[in-house]
Parts: sequence; structure tokens; C-alpha cells
Amino acid sequence: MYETDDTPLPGVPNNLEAYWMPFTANRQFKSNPRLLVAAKDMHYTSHDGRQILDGTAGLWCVNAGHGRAKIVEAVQRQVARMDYAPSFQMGHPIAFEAAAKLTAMLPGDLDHIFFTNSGSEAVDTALKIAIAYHRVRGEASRTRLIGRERGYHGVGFGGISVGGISGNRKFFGSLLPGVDHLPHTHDLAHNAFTRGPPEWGAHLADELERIVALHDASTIAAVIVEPLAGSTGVLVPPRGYLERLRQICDKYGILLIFDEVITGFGRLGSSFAAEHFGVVPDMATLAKGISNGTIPMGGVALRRGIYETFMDGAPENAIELFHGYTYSGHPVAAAAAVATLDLYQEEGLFQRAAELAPYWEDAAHALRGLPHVIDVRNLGIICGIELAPIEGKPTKRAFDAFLACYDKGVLIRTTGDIIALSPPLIIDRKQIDTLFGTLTDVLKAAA
Ligand code: PXG
Repeated sequence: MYETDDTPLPGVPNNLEAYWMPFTANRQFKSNPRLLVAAKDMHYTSHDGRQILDGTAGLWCVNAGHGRAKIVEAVQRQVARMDYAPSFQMGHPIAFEAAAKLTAMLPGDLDHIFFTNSGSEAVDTALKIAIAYHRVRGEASRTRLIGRERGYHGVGFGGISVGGISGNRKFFGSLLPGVDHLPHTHDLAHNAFTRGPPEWGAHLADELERIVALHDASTIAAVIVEPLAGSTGVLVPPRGYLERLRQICDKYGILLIFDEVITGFGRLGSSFAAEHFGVVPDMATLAKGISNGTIPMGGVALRRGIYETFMDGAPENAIELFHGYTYSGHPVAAAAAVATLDLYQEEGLFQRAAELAPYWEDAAHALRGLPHVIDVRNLGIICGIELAPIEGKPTKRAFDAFLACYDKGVLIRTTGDIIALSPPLIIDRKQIDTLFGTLTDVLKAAA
């Protein structure tokens, strides 16, 4: 058990072959594995016994830091009391408790939650609900979905269809039909080295008008965007952009979905991006920080009117939505979520992130002027550092920096030639200095 675990940490397994690793250069990794074997607060322990500062909160999910006693104990208690129970035509208390706690944190009338097990499932769920919602309302012609170039919405067929990262799409056939894309908002010529949201680019939301003119509003179910695009390399929304999207969606009766898988749970110094930007979507997809990454969990938050439309649209004894997962509202995940949300609140972690954000911003922008750094961008406790690619070898410069930082005991994350940093929100100023200091040394040494 937790406090008394004195079993030795695992080493490198004999068989590295059987596991096909996700989004990984498998052969390269297996020739020189980087294994993490333990984690506590801001640090991992590597298989060779080193402490690694977590500059990425795992994969943007461990917002309260690792191995937090309150969450560990809640999970241990729940798994021992009841490991699993069905959620179809049955229920268990902790899932209701988790939903109620979540809705209390969400802005506006986002007051119902549909549980999933991941962000990808949350996205597919939200897209399906959007299409079904219009049908239940008697507008079955609204089936078209609008995503955005460079968007990342997970890896389900729905998510890659509305997503806009070609590497994630091109291998997988024709994807969902009836999908269109807004242009992305990334523009170094106008916005390089902006602190926080850039001034330039709100007009790009007006492209939605062009898409509506092309297809007619009567065919469009929903628009989905990340309020701040994370995976594609930290694209901060231009000032006024999200407000414009909201206005245009309202004008045409199109649902607006915010994919808050990364931006939720304090990452921007507020509970959700919706709160941070003062723009309330019709649905928000959630995952990652919902359970501090401890047990997989995701969900869709939706406005009351959407839920009520389904309730009013079916007879009293009928199933209102033909959708769900074996593990929707899994009791152990729900226990992890309840403990996580309590911990965020008890420690005031969102507020802490907001207070640290200016220090974080200064530390990030101190990288300006280092060799090959062509942009630094930031919001909340997120930062993107864009490097000029090595000619003929895209992604190599950033990946080499990742390897060098890991050798020096700091975990960063790269996408293309962009470095993305998103540490747990418990990070302190000294650790921020270590994170950016190590990266500075690495970028200088590589030049
Ligand atoms: N939406 C968004 C906005 C995401 O960032 C997903 C959906 C999918 O969630 P799941 O739980 O199905 O993976 C994500 C996931 C990275 C990175 O390094 C980002 C994600 C996942 C893995 C790596 O940028 N985001």
C-alpha cells in the first residue's frame, strides 16, 4: 500500500518488443529506452535512478503533481470497496458525486456531464450529441461538423476528421464525410514573441461566415475548436477570436464545442478556458486533469438546454441517447476525479497558477534571442517555443533538445520543431528557473 511500499523499483524489462508504443519512434526508443518507474510531486524517477523534473505534467494531465496522497487514498479506498459497477440502467453514488462537483466548477448553464474514458471519446461523444441534438429538435439536416486546421481532438475517427494535423489524418482513409475546417490562427509574421493572446487574427473567425455561405447553416451541426490549441504547438487565440466564433454560431443556430481537454482544470489560471475568456460554449470536452491523470477519465459538459431537449424528445421510459461506454463513470475513475477536484480547491491550485503566470511568462520570454528560437508564446502555465527547423531535417532540432534535457534531468515535450511546456501547477519559482535554465543551456550548447 501507499506509505508502506518498499518493494524495489522495476528496471528495464527483458521484453521491450511486445508493446507497440503509441505516437513513438518504436525502434529508436527500444534501442535506448527512457523508462519512468516512480513519480512524486514535481519529479519522476527514471530507470537509471535519476530525478526528472516534470515540465509537461505527464502529457498535460497531472495538474496537481504526482502521487498526491489524497487521490491515491481515494482510489485505494474505492477499488477495495467496489471495483466496478455497470452504468447502463444502473448507477453508483460516486459517479453522481463527480458530475455534481464538475458542474459546480463550470461556467454558465453547463450543468450536465456525460462520462467517457478519454479525450478522444469525449470528442466523439460531443460530435454525436451535436448531430443527434439537431435531429431530436427536428432539424435532421444539420449534420456537418466544422473543425480547424492544426486542431487536435484525439485519435478517434470523429476527432481526426475535425482535427487538422495532416500526419494524424493522411493514413486513415476518407474519414467522416461532411467536415470542413476553419483556418488556423498561427502567424509568426504578425504575432511572433507575443506575450499572452495576440492582437492580430480575430478576423480569422469570420471564415466561419464563408463556410456557412458555402454549405448553408441548415446543414451545419457544430463547430469544435480548442480554445488554445495545445498539441499542435501552443497556439494562443487572438484577442476577440473566440467571442466572434460564439457570435457567429449564435447567429446561425450552430453549436459551439470547446475542446478543453488541455485548457481545463487550472492550466490557464482559471477552472476552464471558457471562464478565462468569458465565452461559454454549448459543450466542453474534458479529460486529463479531470482525474489528475491518475485513472483514465473524460467527459462532455453540456448546457442544460441540450440535456432537456433529449429528455423532452423521448417517451418517459425510453433511453434518450443511444451512446455510452462500459467504463462511463467508472467508480475508481470517479473516485479519483472527486479527490482531484477537492484537492484543486483545497490548495487553490487554479489561483496559484494565475499568480505564477507572470513569473512563468517572464521566464519563457527570456529565451528570446537564443539560437534558432523564432517564437515564444504563452498563456497561463503553458508555453510554446518554436525553433527554426534544421534544413532537410524537420523535427530534429526540437527532438534533440528533448533528449538533451532528459539527460540533464528535465522532461519537456516537442511537436514538430516546437517545444511545449505545461508543468504541474504545484511548480515553484525555483523549479521554473531550473526548467527554463536547463532548456537555455541545451539550446546554447546545440548551436
Ligand atoms: N483533445 C485535446 C485538445 C487533446 O489535447 C485529446 C482531445 C485526446 O485525449 P486522449 O485522452 O484521447 O488522448 C487531446 C490529447 C501532446 C499530447 O504532447 C497531447 C494530447 C495527448 C498526447 C500528447 O501535445 N492531447
